[in-house]
Amino acid sequence: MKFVDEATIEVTAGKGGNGCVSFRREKFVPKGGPDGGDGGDGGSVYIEGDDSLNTMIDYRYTRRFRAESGEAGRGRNCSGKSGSDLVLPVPLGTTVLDESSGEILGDIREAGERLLVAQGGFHGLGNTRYKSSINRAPRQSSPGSEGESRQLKLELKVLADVGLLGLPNAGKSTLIRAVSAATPKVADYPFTTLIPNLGVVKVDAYRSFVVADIPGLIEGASEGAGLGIRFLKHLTRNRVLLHLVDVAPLDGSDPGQAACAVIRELEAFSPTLARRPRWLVLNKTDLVDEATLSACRDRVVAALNWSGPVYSVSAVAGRGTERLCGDLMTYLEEQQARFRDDAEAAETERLAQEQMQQEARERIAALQAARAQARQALGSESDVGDDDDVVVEYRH
Ligand SMILES: Nc1nc2c(ncn2[C@@H]2O[C@H](COP(=O)(O)OP(=O)(O)OP(=O)(O)O)[C@@H](O)[C@H]2O)c(=O)[nH]1
Ligand SMILES: [Mg+2]
Repeated sequence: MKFVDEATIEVTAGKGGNGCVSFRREKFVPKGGPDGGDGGDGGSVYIEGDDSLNTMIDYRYTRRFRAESGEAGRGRNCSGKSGSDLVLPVPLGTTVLDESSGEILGDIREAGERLLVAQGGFHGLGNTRYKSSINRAPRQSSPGSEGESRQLKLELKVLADVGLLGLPNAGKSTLIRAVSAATPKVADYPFTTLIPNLGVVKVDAYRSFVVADIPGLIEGASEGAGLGIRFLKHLTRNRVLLHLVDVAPLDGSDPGQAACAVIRELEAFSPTLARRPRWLVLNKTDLVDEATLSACRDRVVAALNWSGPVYSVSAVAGRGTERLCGDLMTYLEEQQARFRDDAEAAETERLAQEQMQQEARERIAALQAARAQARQALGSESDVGDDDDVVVEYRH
Protein backbone atom coordinates (compact mmCIF):
# COMPACT_ATOMS: atom_id res chain seq x y z
CA MET A 1 0.00 0.00 0.00
CA LYS A 2 1.16 3.49 -0.70
CA PHE A 3 0.63 6.23 1.79
CA VAL A 4 -0.28 9.55 0.22
CA ASP A 5 -1.23 12.44 2.45
CA GLU A 6 -1.68 15.23 -0.09
CA ALA A 7 -3.54 15.47 -3.34
CA THR A 8 -4.79 18.17 -5.67
CA ILE A 9 -7.96 17.45 -7.55
CA GLU A 10 -10.41 19.30 -9.76
CA VAL A 11 -14.09 18.95 -9.09
CA THR A 12 -16.87 20.16 -11.36
CA ALA A 13 -20.52 19.96 -10.50
CA GLY A 14 -23.10 18.99 -13.11
CA LYS A 15 -24.75 21.62 -15.29
CA GLY A 16 -28.44 22.25 -14.83
CA GLY A 17 -30.64 20.91 -17.64
CA ASN A 18 -32.16 23.48 -20.03
CA GLY A 19 -35.82 24.31 -19.95
CA CYS A 20 -37.88 23.21 -22.94
CA VAL A 21 -40.08 25.15 -25.36
CA SER A 22 -42.99 23.01 -26.44
CA PHE A 23 -46.72 23.32 -27.13
CA ARG A 24 -49.45 20.88 -26.53
CA ARG A 25 -50.44 19.30 -29.83
CA GLU A 26 -53.44 17.02 -29.67
CA LYS A 27 -56.27 16.16 -31.89
CA PHE A 28 -59.33 18.32 -31.12
CA VAL A 29 -57.32 20.58 -28.83
CA PRO A 30 -56.48 23.66 -30.85
CA LYS A 31 -54.00 26.07 -29.33
CA GLY A 32 -53.14 23.63 -26.56
CA GLY A 33 -50.79 26.05 -24.84
CA PRO A 34 -47.24 25.71 -23.64
CA ASP A 35 -46.12 22.39 -22.14
CA GLY A 36 -42.29 22.63 -22.06
CA GLY A 37 -40.92 21.15 -18.82
CA ASP A 38 -38.07 22.38 -16.64
CA GLY A 39 -34.60 20.89 -16.82
CA GLY A 40 -33.20 18.80 -13.97
CA ASP A 41 -30.70 20.17 -11.45
CA GLY A 42 -27.03 19.33 -11.95
CA GLY A 43 -25.45 16.93 -9.45
CA SER A 44 -23.23 18.43 -6.73
CA VAL A 45 -19.84 17.16 -5.58
CA TYR A 46 -19.34 16.20 -1.95
CA ILE A 47 -16.31 15.06 0.03
CA GLU A 48 -17.15 12.42 2.63
CA GLY A 49 -15.20 10.88 5.53
CA ASP A 50 -14.61 7.14 5.18
CA ASP A 51 -13.05 5.28 8.09
CA SER A 52 -11.90 2.39 5.91
CA LEU A 53 -9.42 4.64 4.09
CA ASN A 54 -6.02 5.74 5.33
CA THR A 55 -4.40 7.06 2.17
CA MET A 56 -5.35 9.32 -0.72
CA ILE A 57 -3.52 7.26 -3.28
CA ASP A 58 -6.58 7.02 -5.52
CA TYR A 59 -6.53 10.78 -6.01
CA ARG A 60 -3.05 10.49 -7.45
CA TYR A 61 -4.33 8.52 -10.41
CA THR A 62 -7.64 10.21 -11.06
CA ARG A 63 -7.60 13.91 -10.44
CA ARG A 64 -10.63 15.19 -12.31
CA PHE A 65 -14.13 14.57 -11.10
CA ARG A 66 -17.38 15.66 -12.63
CA ALA A 67 -20.88 15.15 -11.29
CA GLU A 68 -23.70 14.29 -13.66
CA SER A 69 -25.52 17.09 -15.45
CA GLY A 70 -29.28 17.46 -15.26
CA GLU A 71 -31.29 16.42 -18.29
CA ALA A 72 -33.14 18.96 -20.38
CA GLY A 73 -36.87 19.32 -19.91
CA ARG A 74 -39.24 17.84 -22.49
CA GLY A 75 -42.68 18.44 -23.90
CA ARG A 76 -45.87 17.34 -22.12
CA ASN A 77 -44.56 19.11 -19.03
CA CYS A 78 -41.92 16.47 -18.41
CA SER A 79 -39.10 17.73 -16.21
CA GLY A 80 -35.59 16.55 -16.95
CA LYS A 81 -33.98 14.08 -14.58
CA SER A 82 -31.63 15.62 -12.02
CA GLY A 83 -27.97 14.62 -12.22
CA SER A 84 -26.72 12.35 -9.43
CA ASP A 85 -24.43 13.83 -6.81
CA LEU A 86 -20.85 12.67 -6.78
CA VAL A 87 -19.44 11.66 -3.39
CA LEU A 88 -15.66 11.41 -3.03
CA PRO A 89 -14.47 9.38 -0.02
CA VAL A 90 -11.45 10.59 1.96
CA PRO A 91 -9.67 9.31 5.09
CA LEU A 92 -10.69 10.81 8.44
CA GLY A 93 -8.44 13.75 9.26
CA THR A 94 -8.57 15.29 5.78
CA THR A 95 -8.59 19.06 5.48
CA VAL A 96 -10.15 20.38 2.28
CA LEU A 97 -8.77 23.64 0.90
CA ASP A 98 -9.57 25.74 -2.14
CA GLU A 99 -6.28 25.55 -4.03
CA SER A 100 -6.48 29.00 -5.58
CA SER A 101 -7.55 31.03 -2.54
CA GLY A 102 -6.04 28.82 0.16
CA GLU A 103 -9.35 29.02 2.01
CA ILE A 104 -10.13 26.08 4.28
CA LEU A 105 -13.46 24.66 3.18
CA GLY A 106 -13.70 22.08 5.91
CA ASP A 107 -12.07 19.43 8.01
CA ILE A 108 -13.43 15.90 7.82
CA ARG A 109 -13.13 14.13 11.15
CA GLU A 110 -15.93 11.61 11.25
CA ALA A 111 -17.13 8.75 9.11
CA GLY A 112 -20.06 9.88 7.01
CA GLU A 113 -19.32 13.58 7.53
CA ARG A 114 -20.02 15.39 4.25
CA LEU A 115 -18.80 18.64 2.80
CA LEU A 116 -20.30 20.29 -0.26
CA VAL A 117 -17.40 21.36 -2.49
CA ALA A 118 -19.12 22.15 -5.79
CA GLN A 119 -22.77 23.10 -6.07
CA GLY A 120 -24.66 21.62 -8.99
CA GLY A 121 -26.13 24.01 -11.58
CA PHE A 122 -29.74 25.13 -11.20
CA HIS A 123 -32.30 23.83 -13.68
CA GLY A 124 -33.56 25.97 -16.54
CA LEU A 125 -37.27 26.77 -16.78
CA GLY A 126 -39.58 25.43 -19.47
CA ASN A 127 -41.90 27.72 -21.41
CA THR A 128 -44.88 26.64 -19.28
CA ARG A 129 -43.39 28.83 -16.57
CA TYR A 130 -43.62 31.93 -18.71
CA LYS A 131 -47.31 31.60 -19.39
CA SER A 132 -49.28 34.66 -18.31
CA SER A 133 -52.53 36.37 -19.05
CA ILE A 134 -50.87 38.54 -21.68
CA ASN A 135 -48.65 35.87 -23.15
CA ARG A 136 -50.45 32.59 -23.57
CA ALA A 137 -47.97 31.11 -26.00
CA PRO A 138 -44.51 32.00 -24.67
CA ARG A 139 -41.56 30.91 -26.76
CA GLN A 140 -39.26 31.63 -23.91
CA SER A 141 -37.32 29.19 -21.73
CA SER A 142 -34.16 29.51 -19.67
CA PRO A 143 -30.95 27.52 -19.84
CA GLY A 144 -29.65 25.56 -16.86
CA SER A 145 -26.76 27.23 -15.04
CA GLU A 146 -23.25 25.86 -15.03
CA GLY A 147 -22.10 23.73 -12.08
CA GLU A 148 -19.41 25.13 -9.80
CA SER A 149 -15.85 24.11 -10.55
CA ARG A 150 -12.92 24.16 -8.18
CA GLN A 151 -9.36 23.06 -7.66
CA LEU A 152 -9.13 21.42 -4.26
CA LYS A 153 -6.19 20.54 -2.13
CA LEU A 154 -6.75 17.56 0.14
CA GLU A 155 -4.45 17.37 3.09
CA LEU A 156 -4.45 14.42 5.47
CA LYS A 157 -3.23 14.86 9.02
CA VAL A 158 -3.83 11.81 11.16
CA LEU A 159 -6.21 12.12 14.09
CA ALA A 160 -4.35 11.33 17.30
CA ASP A 161 -4.17 12.70 20.83
CA VAL A 162 -0.51 12.01 21.45
CA GLY A 163 2.35 12.32 18.95
CA LEU A 164 5.77 10.68 19.19
CA LEU A 165 8.79 12.71 18.26
CA GLY A 166 12.40 11.59 18.18
CA LEU A 167 15.46 10.59 16.23
CA PRO A 168 15.39 7.38 14.21
CA ASN A 169 15.99 4.40 16.50
CA ALA A 170 14.79 6.27 19.60
CA GLY A 171 12.24 3.49 20.04
CA LYS A 172 9.04 5.22 18.95
CA SER A 173 7.62 2.21 17.17
CA THR A 174 8.68 -0.08 20.00
CA LEU A 175 6.79 2.14 22.42
CA ILE A 176 3.61 2.15 20.37
CA ARG A 177 3.83 -1.64 20.09
CA ALA A 178 4.27 -1.89 23.85
CA VAL A 179 1.23 0.20 24.73
CA SER A 180 -1.25 -0.53 21.94
CA ALA A 181 -2.32 -3.26 19.56
CA ALA A 182 -0.53 -1.53 16.66
CA THR A 183 2.36 -3.50 15.19
CA PRO A 184 4.64 -1.18 13.23
CA LYS A 185 7.97 -2.65 12.19
CA VAL A 186 10.85 -2.25 14.64
CA ALA A 187 14.50 -2.58 13.64
CA ASP A 188 17.89 -1.29 14.68
CA TYR A 189 18.42 0.86 11.60
CA PRO A 190 17.22 4.39 10.98
CA PHE A 191 14.04 5.12 9.06
CA THR A 192 12.37 1.83 9.76
CA THR A 193 9.12 3.74 9.95
CA LEU A 194 8.20 5.38 6.66
CA ILE A 195 4.64 6.44 7.28
CA PRO A 196 2.64 7.50 10.34
CA ASN A 197 1.19 4.63 12.39
CA LEU A 198 -1.66 4.98 14.82
CA GLY A 199 -2.20 2.93 17.97
CA VAL A 200 -5.14 2.99 20.37
CA VAL A 201 -3.99 2.88 23.99
CA LYS A 202 -6.64 1.34 26.22
CA VAL A 203 -6.00 2.49 29.76
CA ASP A 204 -9.01 0.59 31.07
CA ALA A 205 -12.25 -0.78 29.68
CA TYR A 206 -13.74 2.64 28.93
CA ARG A 207 -10.82 5.02 28.59
CA SER A 208 -8.48 5.19 25.67
CA PHE A 209 -6.47 7.58 23.57
CA VAL A 210 -4.71 7.45 20.21
CA VAL A 211 -0.96 7.69 19.71
CA ALA A 212 0.74 8.55 16.40
CA ASP A 213 4.19 7.23 15.54
CA ILE A 214 5.82 9.17 12.72
CA PRO A 215 9.13 8.65 10.90
CA GLY A 216 12.22 9.82 12.79
CA LEU A 217 13.77 13.26 12.35
CA ILE A 218 17.45 13.87 11.83
CA GLU A 219 19.57 16.99 11.87
CA GLY A 220 18.91 18.98 8.69
CA ALA A 221 15.43 17.48 8.30
CA SER A 222 14.01 20.98 7.87
CA GLU A 223 16.24 21.33 4.80
CA GLY A 224 15.04 18.00 3.46
CA ALA A 225 17.57 15.58 5.01
CA GLY A 226 16.38 12.05 5.75
CA LEU A 227 12.68 11.74 5.22
CA GLY A 228 12.44 15.45 5.92
CA ILE A 229 9.99 17.18 8.16
CA ARG A 230 6.82 16.87 6.19
CA PHE A 231 5.57 14.12 8.49
CA LEU A 232 5.63 16.62 11.35
CA LYS A 233 2.40 18.03 10.02
CA HIS A 234 0.77 14.86 11.34
CA LEU A 235 1.58 16.06 14.85
CA THR A 236 -0.30 19.32 14.45
CA ARG A 237 -3.56 17.87 15.71
CA ASN A 238 -2.06 16.24 18.81
CA ARG A 239 -2.76 17.52 22.30
CA VAL A 240 0.63 16.54 23.65
CA LEU A 241 3.92 15.41 22.14
CA LEU A 242 6.25 12.81 23.63
CA HIS A 243 9.86 13.51 22.84
CA LEU A 244 11.62 10.14 22.98
CA VAL A 245 15.33 10.20 23.74
CA ASP A 246 17.55 7.11 23.55
CA VAL A 247 19.71 7.03 26.70
CA ALA A 248 22.19 4.58 25.19
CA PRO A 249 22.54 5.40 21.48
CA LEU A 250 24.38 2.77 19.46
CA ASP A 251 26.75 5.32 17.94
CA GLY A 252 27.72 6.63 21.38
CA SER A 253 26.43 10.12 20.61
CA ASP A 254 25.40 12.47 23.38
CA PRO A 255 21.66 12.17 24.19
CA GLY A 256 21.55 15.85 25.17
CA GLN A 257 22.87 17.00 21.78
CA ALA A 258 20.59 14.54 20.01
CA ALA A 259 17.56 15.89 21.87
CA CYS A 260 18.49 19.48 20.97
CA ALA A 261 18.84 18.57 17.29
CA VAL A 262 15.25 17.30 17.22
CA ILE A 263 13.91 20.43 18.88
CA ARG A 264 15.82 22.66 16.44
CA GLU A 265 14.15 20.87 13.56
CA LEU A 266 10.78 21.19 15.24
CA GLU A 267 11.30 24.93 15.64
CA ALA A 268 12.36 25.33 12.02
CA PHE A 269 9.21 23.52 10.97
CA SER A 270 6.69 25.37 13.11
CA PRO A 271 7.47 27.59 16.09
CA THR A 272 3.90 27.10 17.31
CA LEU A 273 4.26 23.31 17.23
CA ALA A 274 7.51 23.67 19.17
CA ARG A 275 5.63 25.53 21.92
CA ARG A 276 2.96 22.84 22.30
CA PRO A 277 2.75 20.75 25.49
CA ARG A 278 5.61 18.28 25.33
CA TRP A 279 6.87 15.60 27.69
CA LEU A 280 10.37 14.27 27.73
CA VAL A 281 10.60 10.45 27.72
CA LEU A 282 13.98 8.80 28.24
CA ASN A 283 13.88 5.37 26.63
CA LYS A 284 15.96 2.17 26.82
CA THR A 285 16.51 2.40 30.57
CA ASP A 286 17.14 -1.36 30.58
CA LEU A 287 20.51 -0.69 28.90
CA VAL A 288 21.95 1.53 31.64
CA ASP A 289 22.29 1.43 35.42
CA GLU A 290 20.56 3.85 37.74
CA ALA A 291 23.53 6.22 38.09
CA THR A 292 24.13 6.47 34.33
CA LEU A 293 20.41 7.08 33.78
CA SER A 294 20.37 9.83 36.36
CA ALA A 295 23.44 11.49 34.82
CA CYS A 296 21.92 11.20 31.37
CA ARG A 297 18.65 12.73 32.56
CA ASP A 298 20.55 15.69 34.03
CA ARG A 299 22.47 16.20 30.80
CA VAL A 300 19.38 16.12 28.61
CA VAL A 301 17.43 18.39 30.95
CA ALA A 302 20.32 20.88 31.01
CA ALA A 303 20.90 20.76 27.24
CA LEU A 304 17.22 21.41 26.54
CA ASN A 305 16.86 23.83 29.45
CA TRP A 306 13.91 21.63 30.27
CA SER A 307 11.38 22.28 32.99
CA GLY A 308 8.50 20.07 31.86
CA PRO A 309 7.61 16.50 32.84
CA VAL A 310 10.29 13.80 32.48
CA TYR A 311 9.62 10.06 32.30
CA SER A 312 12.03 7.14 32.12
CA VAL A 313 10.85 3.99 30.37
CA SER A 314 12.01 0.84 28.71
CA ALA A 315 9.73 0.33 25.74
CA VAL A 316 11.12 -3.15 25.12
CA ALA A 317 10.59 -4.34 28.69
CA GLY A 318 7.37 -2.36 29.12
CA ARG A 319 8.88 -0.71 32.19
CA GLY A 320 7.42 2.66 33.16
CA THR A 321 5.02 2.64 30.22
CA GLU A 322 1.93 1.99 32.31
CA ARG A 323 2.51 5.03 34.48
CA LEU A 324 3.26 7.15 31.41
CA CYS A 325 0.02 6.08 29.73
CA GLY A 326 -2.01 6.56 32.91
CA ASP A 327 -0.66 10.10 33.28
CA LEU A 328 -1.31 10.84 29.62
CA MET A 329 -4.92 9.69 29.96
CA THR A 330 -5.47 11.86 33.02
CA TYR A 331 -3.83 14.84 31.31
CA LEU A 332 -5.98 14.43 28.20
CA GLU A 333 -9.17 14.10 30.22
CA GLU A 334 -8.37 17.18 32.27
CA GLN A 335 -7.56 19.15 29.16
CA GLN A 336 -10.77 18.04 27.48
CA ALA A 337 -12.79 19.06 30.53
CA ARG A 338 -11.10 22.46 30.49
CA PHE A 339 -11.90 23.00 26.81
CA ARG A 340 -15.48 21.99 27.50
CA ASP A 341 -15.94 24.40 30.41
CA ASP A 342 -13.79 27.28 29.26
CA ALA A 343 -14.77 28.65 25.86
CA GLU A 344 -11.80 31.00 25.80
CA ALA A 345 -9.30 28.16 26.32
CA ALA A 346 -11.00 26.13 23.61
CA GLU A 347 -10.78 29.06 21.19
CA THR A 348 -7.09 29.60 22.00
CA GLU A 349 -6.49 25.92 21.25
CA ARG A 350 -8.35 26.14 17.97
CA LEU A 351 -6.32 29.16 16.91
CA ALA A 352 -3.06 27.43 17.87
CA GLN A 353 -4.00 24.44 15.72
CA GLU A 354 -4.82 26.69 12.79
CA GLN A 355 -1.57 28.56 13.21
CA MET A 356 0.52 25.35 13.33
CA GLN A 357 -1.18 24.01 10.28
CA GLN A 358 -0.60 27.22 8.39
CA GLU A 359 3.08 27.24 9.37
CA ALA A 360 3.34 23.59 8.33
CA ARG A 361 1.76 24.32 4.96
CA GLU A 362 4.09 27.24 4.28
CA ARG A 363 7.17 25.28 5.32
CA ILE A 364 6.30 22.27 3.18
CA ALA A 365 5.46 24.50 0.21
CA ALA A 366 8.82 26.29 0.59
CA LEU A 367 10.66 22.96 0.70
CA GLN A 368 8.83 21.69 -2.35
CA ALA A 369 9.63 24.89 -4.23
CA ALA A 370 13.31 24.58 -3.29
CA ARG A 371 13.38 20.99 -4.48
CA ALA A 372 11.70 21.87 -7.76
CA GLN A 373 14.23 24.65 -8.29
CA ALA A 374 17.13 22.34 -7.51
CA ARG A 375 15.81 19.82 -9.98
CA GLN A 376 15.38 22.47 -12.65
CA ALA A 377 18.92 23.66 -12.07
CA LEU A 378 20.06 20.12 -12.71
CA GLY A 379 18.18 20.26 -15.99
CA SER A 380 16.02 17.37 -15.04
CA GLU A 381 13.14 16.82 -17.40
CA SER A 382 11.08 15.07 -14.78
CA ASP A 383 7.82 16.36 -13.46
CA VAL A 384 8.56 18.95 -10.84
CA GLY A 385 5.38 18.22 -8.98
CA ASP A 386 5.36 17.14 -5.39
CA ASP A 387 4.68 13.49 -6.10
CA ASP A 388 7.93 11.94 -5.03
CA ASP A 389 7.85 14.10 -1.98
CA VAL A 390 4.71 12.61 -0.64
CA VAL A 391 4.49 9.07 -1.93
CA VAL A 392 6.23 6.58 0.28
CA GLU A 393 6.29 2.85 -0.25
CA TYR A 394 4.84 0.99 2.71
CA ARG A 395 6.46 -2.30 3.55
CA HIS A 396 5.38 -4.67 6.28
N1 LIG B 1 17.24 -2.33 24.82
C1 LIG B 1 16.24 -1.63 24.31
N2 LIG B 1 16.12 -1.51 22.99
C2 LIG B 1 15.09 -0.80 22.50
C3 LIG B 1 14.13 -0.18 23.34
N3 LIG B 1 13.23 0.46 22.57
C4 LIG B 1 13.61 0.25 21.31
N4 LIG B 1 14.71 -0.51 21.25
C5 LIG B 1 15.42 -0.95 20.04
O1 LIG B 1 15.84 0.18 19.32
C6 LIG B 1 15.78 -0.09 17.92
C7 LIG B 1 14.95 0.96 17.22
O2 LIG B 1 13.61 0.86 17.66
P1 LIG B 1 12.39 1.40 16.80
O3 LIG B 1 11.18 1.26 17.67
O4 LIG B 1 12.36 0.80 15.46
O5 LIG B 1 12.80 2.94 16.68
P2 LIG B 1 12.03 4.12 15.97
O6 LIG B 1 12.16 5.32 16.83
O7 LIG B 1 10.65 3.70 15.62
O8 LIG B 1 12.92 4.33 14.68
P3 LIG B 1 12.53 4.83 13.21
O9 LIG B 1 11.28 4.14 12.81
O10 LIG B 1 13.68 4.42 12.39
O11 LIG B 1 12.39 6.31 13.30
C8 LIG B 1 15.22 -1.49 17.77
O12 LIG B 1 16.28 -2.38 17.59
C9 LIG B 1 14.54 -1.74 19.10
O13 LIG B 1 14.51 -3.10 19.46
C10 LIG B 1 14.29 -0.33 24.76
O14 LIG B 1 13.52 0.15 25.58
N5 LIG B 1 15.37 -1.06 25.17
MG1 LIG C 1 9.82 3.44 13.88
